[in-house]
Amino acid sequence: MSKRLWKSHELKKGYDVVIIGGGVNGLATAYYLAKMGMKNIAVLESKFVGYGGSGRNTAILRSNYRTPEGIRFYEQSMGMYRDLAQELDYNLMFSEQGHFTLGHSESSISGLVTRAENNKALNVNSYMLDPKEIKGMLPEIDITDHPRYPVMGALYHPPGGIIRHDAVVWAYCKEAEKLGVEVHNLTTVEDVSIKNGKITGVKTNRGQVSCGKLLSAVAGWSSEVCGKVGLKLPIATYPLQAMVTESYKPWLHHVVVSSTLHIYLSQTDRGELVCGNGIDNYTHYGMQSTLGFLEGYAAHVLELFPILHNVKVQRSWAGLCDMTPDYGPIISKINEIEGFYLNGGWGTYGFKAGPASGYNTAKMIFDDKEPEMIEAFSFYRFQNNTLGGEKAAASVGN
Ligand code: PYC
Repeated sequence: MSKRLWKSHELKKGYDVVIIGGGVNGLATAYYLAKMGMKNIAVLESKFVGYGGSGRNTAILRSNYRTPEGIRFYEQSMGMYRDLAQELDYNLMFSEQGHFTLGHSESSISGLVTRAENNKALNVNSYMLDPKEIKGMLPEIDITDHPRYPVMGALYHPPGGIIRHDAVVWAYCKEAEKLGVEVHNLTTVEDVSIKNGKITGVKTNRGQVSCGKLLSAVAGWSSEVCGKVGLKLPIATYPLQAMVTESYKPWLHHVVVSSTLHIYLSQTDRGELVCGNGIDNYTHYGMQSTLGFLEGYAAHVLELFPILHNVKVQRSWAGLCDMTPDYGPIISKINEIEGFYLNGGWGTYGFKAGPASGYNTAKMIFDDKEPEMIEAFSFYRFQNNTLGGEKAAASVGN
């Protein structure tokens, strides 16, 4: 029988730090906090580790964002992802295969050029390609003027790629446990206790647990958890649907995104095509796929890759995206409640942020102060009118 990667524990009466959410952001935070020397940490997960966005995304990694704050942060994450398999002693299958964002209109090309210039200024490898160059690297793509939205150019980002997302979650969980972190599955936080403006603990379905510091790292469910401490977030939760096909001989050796057509696809080492859409048009907590998504996706992807007319879908699903108005995350101390910290607002970017998000969130909790890298992601930017502007870097515009 194979060895289990982590153990089950009795829930203790109290911890120094409780992290709500056993996804990549919560587990990475626990791991880096324990590495910094913090003891007595519990991660409480209402289902099982990786149940939420960490197990439902399309595993794309990239750092070709638009704003300097976003580019630096995701570049830190990419750098950490590169060494992560070694650090966590687990095969994460990171394939740096190159990432195309196609442009189909003058305005989308102009947005991509701005990103290329901003990336270059910060030493992130990304540049524009013309349709012929695109065709040279993606022979199956249709660059004629037949499609409704002909390909006019692309932002190409050679370091972008894919990684095995489940493995990332398991590896953080395994190494956090080794450092003494307790990870509790099937443990739901039902309420949060605050006394004299200070966090004192949480009520769970397995009993009361005291803690001095509490982190909400639940992405799509952030508004629900923060509602328990009376905090209203500038977040709306939308489903995003994705699917995988049956396995085919390897033919697609890069990640391809079309913002205008609202689609992206890549091929795994097993040969499956992993295909995703933009967020749905309605706020919802449902995680089921719809026929409308499958039909719309198929129609759009065939405009780019007519060779896909016969592929068979194996399964489809939805994940929840906690969208902020500026498409930037919120990693922040909450000044009104001593000991309460928030990591959320990831929208469609949460998985790729994992290592940098975990490291900087851990540092914030450890020092009780946000590190410079994440100052721009403060909760208070919505009050101070200092919003960012990462919408144009979304893979798929909505
Ligand atoms: O930002 O790369 C991205 C992405 C892909 C799928 C959802 N977001």
